[in-house]
Amino acid sequence: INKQAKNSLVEEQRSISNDELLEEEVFLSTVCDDDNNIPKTTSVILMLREGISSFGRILKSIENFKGVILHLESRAAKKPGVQIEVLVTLEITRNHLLNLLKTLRQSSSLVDVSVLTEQHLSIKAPWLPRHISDLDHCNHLMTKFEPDLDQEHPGFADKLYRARRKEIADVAFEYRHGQPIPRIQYNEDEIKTWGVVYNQLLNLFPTHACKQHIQAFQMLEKECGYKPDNIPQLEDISNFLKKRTGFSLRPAAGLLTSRDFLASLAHRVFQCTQYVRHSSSPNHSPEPDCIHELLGHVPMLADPEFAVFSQELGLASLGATDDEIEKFATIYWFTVEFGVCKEQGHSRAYGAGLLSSYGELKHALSSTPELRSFDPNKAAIQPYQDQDYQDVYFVAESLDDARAKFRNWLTLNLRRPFEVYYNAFTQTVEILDSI
Ligand code: NLE
Ligand code: FE
Repeated sequence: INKQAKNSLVEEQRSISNDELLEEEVFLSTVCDDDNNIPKTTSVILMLREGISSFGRILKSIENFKGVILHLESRAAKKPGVQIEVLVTLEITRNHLLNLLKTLRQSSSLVDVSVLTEQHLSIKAPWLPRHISDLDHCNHLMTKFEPDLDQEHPGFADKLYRARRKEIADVAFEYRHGQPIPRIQYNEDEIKTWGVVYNQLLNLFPTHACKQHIQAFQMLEKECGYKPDNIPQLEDISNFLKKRTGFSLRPAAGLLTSRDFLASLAHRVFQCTQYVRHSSSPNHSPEPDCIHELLGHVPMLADPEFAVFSQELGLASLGATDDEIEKFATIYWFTVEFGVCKEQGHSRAYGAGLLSSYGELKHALSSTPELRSFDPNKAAIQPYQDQDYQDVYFVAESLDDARAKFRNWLTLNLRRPFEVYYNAFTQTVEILDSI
């Protein structure tokens, strides 16, 4: 009976350690692929059931998986059922490490294996779009604004509109990095909606838009076919932006998750919808559409300073926790979407959500909403809704001021065990381990 009890105790310990190990493997397997075959330094602690003599077989396994031992240390264990603990520091690739752990787990001489300092761990290198082409995997949609699903959507009862949306969304789903962005043949109805918004906004811009926007808009009129009776094509604008600031566009099927959307900014890629809002509500759309992208975002992305700010926001989001992403998305909301800045004593809009909505642009700079001085600490946690005009806007002294404040805030608030920077030659995010 005694022996049985002892065995079951040992069994229990083994099964606990197996579970833990499984968790570890899931954790390990979330690491980026290209790292799998580079040997890295790893420390593991092996709990041996009996004396050190059983270590010979373990050494053999390490050797089989091409591990190179850098350091070895043993001590008497305190845990019941374990005689000796061995600390092994070795250099091994992630793929081999996973297989080694599997093998060790099956060995009867071991009670437990735990991985200590482990450079392969996902907290140090979570999956993130390393190369610009990895953005092909960053196209997850939020479903809340889909005209098929949302009864409040102005296009919900319009079968034709819904079919058109689907057709254009499919273009985005099929798009892959490197392809030219397919041109959309806009119909009369769509061009009419565009024209209505275009003409009205053009009247407001001189008194409501920031100077960067006004300047870029003139260039877009000259070089990219911006005019009331023509909806410009993303491919042409993308080529224009590449020359101006290195930003490029890719088609998106709708409102993306914040993580995917922000990650693309890290690569100076802006994900743009190509469909046009429903003709029944030209002056405000709660969701992005190409009018919003082309009249609001694109001119701002043509400004070199603003391009830097947008990319920094994107780089900060890489590998961030969900809570951090929420904060970055909220800062994005109150700057890139709804930001207001000062210009010679006047308030001017630089946020795209304002610059593409005749109704909200007028509202934002009227005396109705509350204007607060931009403070990233506050903006990061300010509640907002995305159905109607905002009640609160944050005003920066200038675009430079918004960027500088964001940078400071980031240094104080972003806790990330690695640094990232963008290598524009290879279009790759480089990760620098900070330990
Ligand atoms: N309200 C904006 C517009 O009407 O263009 C779109 C905002 C998208 C976040
Ligand atoms: Fe937007």
